[in-house]
Amino acid sequence: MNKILVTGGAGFIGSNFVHYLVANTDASVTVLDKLTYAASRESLAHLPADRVRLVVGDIADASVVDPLVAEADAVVHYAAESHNDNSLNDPSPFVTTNIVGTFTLLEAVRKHGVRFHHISTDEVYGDLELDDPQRFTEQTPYNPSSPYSSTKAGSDLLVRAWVRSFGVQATISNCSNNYGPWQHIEKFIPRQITNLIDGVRPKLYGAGLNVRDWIHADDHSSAVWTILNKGAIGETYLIGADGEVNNLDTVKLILRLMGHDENDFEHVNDRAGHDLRYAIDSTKLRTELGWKPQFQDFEAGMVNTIAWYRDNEAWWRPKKAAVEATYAAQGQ
Ligand code: NAD
Ligand code: TDX
Repeated sequence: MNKILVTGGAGFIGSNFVHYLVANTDASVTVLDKLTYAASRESLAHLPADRVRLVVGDIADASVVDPLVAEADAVVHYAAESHNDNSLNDPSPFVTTNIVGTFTLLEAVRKHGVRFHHISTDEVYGDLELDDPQRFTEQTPYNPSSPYSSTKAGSDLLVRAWVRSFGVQATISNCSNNYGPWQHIEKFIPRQITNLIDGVRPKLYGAGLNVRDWIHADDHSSAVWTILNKGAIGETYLIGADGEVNNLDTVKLILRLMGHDENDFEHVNDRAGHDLRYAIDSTKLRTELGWKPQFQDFEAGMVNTIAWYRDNEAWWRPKKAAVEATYAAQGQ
């Protein structure tokens, strides 16, 4: 696979994957990205121009998608509207990008016979009780809660149908919560780090007992590359690094690592329909394809992530005031 089309490659996880491809493979990469509020050209800066090309365009526009798919050996599909809170305020772009956009890409890979890998989330499975001994597996029934997760679930089901009905050569992965460099500051971890840099107390939704299963974005990238090369067509693989932590403990960790009293945060309005707990069982990916995560120490990964936001203020600073104004209007 020499020519890879990465949709959403100017966003958080997509740009991490492009950096991964440049560092670890010989592939040449075309990024197709609409450059929404969530994207940043700078996330792709300093990559070699003979390896990485950025095309600005919409995945829901067949006239843009078709020629790019025609020249690719594989499509790795990250592009999405990705933030739950935004989907509660305005679900419309979630339906257009996540469902119609995925449909548009599927029609193009069907027409040109191109390998497709669809990036999805553990949120399609809904949530778990705190004391549930089960974690999500590939057999867990879909039960999404938010407009975001329901549109991701819809896109997964489209991929499954295009595999079965049209023989499209596709795989799907559902990953847990990512952290690391280049994550938009609307998201939980970078929001709290950048608040503390600004002398503002971290904001915890509700009591903060909700559990997220954290994985470093680099480990997500290595898992996707493994599935693209070794995964069985038509299969779904769950990606996770056994990283369950509740939000309260995550905020306390960030406060401690940044030199503050670990109780120096504030509770704000909870998210409507807030999923309680996500937890991934990634046994299938580990045993069948031999993948394992490299970052298994959450504290060490957080030290690196804090350092990255401290060192890259120019990357996030222009977005900070508007993000916080939106949250403030919601009492968050
Ligand atoms: P992000 O919001 O940081 O980036 C999304 C990218 O997609 C942006 O660059 C944006 O410009 C682009 N995009 C949006 N609409 C587009 C359109 N219509 N056409 C072309 N490009 C468009 O998101 P992220 O956190 O990097 O998530 C990437 C993917 O990974 C998503 O599919 C998401 O569902 C999935 N995922 C994310 C996580 C997580 O923790 N962030 C976990 C599991 C799965
Ligand atoms: O300021 C905050 N305070 C807070 O307590 C924010 C922004 C969030 N939270 C909570 C809500 C969640 O329980 O932190 C947790 C994580 O929130 P987000 O970063 O918004 O992530 P989440 O809703 O869990 O979804 C993420 O992981 C799965 C990604 O945004 C999705 O794209 C991915 O599918």
